[in-house]
Amino acid sequence: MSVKVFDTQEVQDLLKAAANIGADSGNARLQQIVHRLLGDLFEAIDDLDITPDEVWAGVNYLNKLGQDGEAALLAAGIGLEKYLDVRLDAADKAAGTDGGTPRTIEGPLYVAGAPLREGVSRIDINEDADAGPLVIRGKVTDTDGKPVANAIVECWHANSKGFYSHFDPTGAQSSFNLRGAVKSGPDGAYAFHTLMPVGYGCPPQGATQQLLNGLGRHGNRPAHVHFFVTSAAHRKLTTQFNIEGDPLIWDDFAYATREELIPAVVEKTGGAALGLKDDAYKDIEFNVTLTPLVQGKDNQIVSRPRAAATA
Ligand code: MBD
Ligand code: FE
Repeated sequence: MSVKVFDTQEVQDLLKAAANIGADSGNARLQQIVHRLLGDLFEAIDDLDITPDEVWAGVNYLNKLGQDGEAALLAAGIGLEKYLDVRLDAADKAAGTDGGTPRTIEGPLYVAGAPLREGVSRIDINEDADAGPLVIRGKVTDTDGKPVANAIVECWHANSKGFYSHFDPTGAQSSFNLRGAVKSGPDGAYAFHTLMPVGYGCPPQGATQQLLNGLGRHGNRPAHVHFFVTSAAHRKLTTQFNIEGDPLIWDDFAYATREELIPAVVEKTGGAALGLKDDAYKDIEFNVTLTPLVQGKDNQIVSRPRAAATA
């Protein structure tokens, strides 16, 4: 069935009616976006001769996606979240507001409300026999290299099974395990005492993995640690680093890896004196450079639904 109906008056009128274009009620921006996206979909159905069976498979997929609560996970997996970063990077470059530590995607697993500590926080609340001690520490500076005091450094990461507290299907973690917030000191220093994470894998029976399977892709991420860094006089930074040596570093299903975000993992001793579970531990120095507000405003704040809990 190789018919072309997209450009007919009937179909163009249908699109305008469905999006309610030109009406004096409804949200004009929403009407514009729906008109465009629906039009692109209709045109693709024509161009690729997408069959009714294929359309209904897609419609049903959306139901499963919602039931599984995985829409934001899929957004990471199909590169949509990375695409937003590519656009933000390009906008910064065009405006001359680039510089500082590179951004990379937030992902769907942040939980607001981690207890705030001064300078250093121990965030391994639950025992994890398979994970060795890890110290993450660094300095927050501005683009002139001056320390930024009182920055709020938030981090969150997975346990040795690749699971995040609050979203752990095994129920093995209490709230805010491996999640923390610290205020940088006068010299900009911050530190987290924690345990080495392992990479995340999409739920095997979920809608995201189902699509990835069809594409012949895996749904795994290299081991990584997420950060939000906020400070009154700077733009909020959303970033992550990867654990050096992870075989998936350049094969991340969410495309978050960046050359500048793979700090060295250094073997150290003296963990006992720091209160770590073993004397031998791994140390990662991750220094963060924040960029200034743009005309007094933080244009890097992204509003999206996020989980929240009380510690
Ligand atoms: C993660 O831990 C993550 O960071 C992303 C982007 C997607 C799924 C799980
Ligand atoms: Fe993650």
